[in-house]
Amino acid sequence: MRNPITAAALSLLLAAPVFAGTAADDIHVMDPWAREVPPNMKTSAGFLTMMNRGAVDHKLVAAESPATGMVELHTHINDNGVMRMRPVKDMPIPAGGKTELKPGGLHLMLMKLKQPLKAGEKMPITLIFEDGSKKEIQAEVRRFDMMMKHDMKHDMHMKHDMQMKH
Ligand SMILES: [Cu+2]
Repeated sequence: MRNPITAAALSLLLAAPVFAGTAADDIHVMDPWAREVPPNMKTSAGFLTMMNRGAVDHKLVAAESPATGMVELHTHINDNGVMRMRPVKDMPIPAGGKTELKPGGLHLMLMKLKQPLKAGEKMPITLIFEDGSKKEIQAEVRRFDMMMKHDMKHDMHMKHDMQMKH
């Protein structure tokens, strides 16, 4: 009675590698979001963290969204003190590791926006991996206030300067 069960279990174990997951199965996406932009702006950026729970390295090779005409994979480089964006061919996600897309670093360049991105809305983005597998995510549109903070500091300096003159 036991032998058939053992044999069945063994054949399942042996068969397991055949059903090894695609990149999309291995990659878990955390906290996807896109930056809110004014209605006249046709370009924004998307951010997320990709965790690779698989045993092999993966790569994000492309992305697309019905809300945009084009999505490019970008990074920032420091070019003699000036932050510049550069397209990258892919974004590696090492086995057991994670790759973080965040402001000032790797990002999805959302180009030719077909509609304004308003905070609180969801934007569907499809991630495409090196084996052609795809994962659709819903990025939450958020206000990103780095610029506002900068402006506030600027205002404070101006006020400070005005006080100095008195
Ligand atoms: Cu960019």
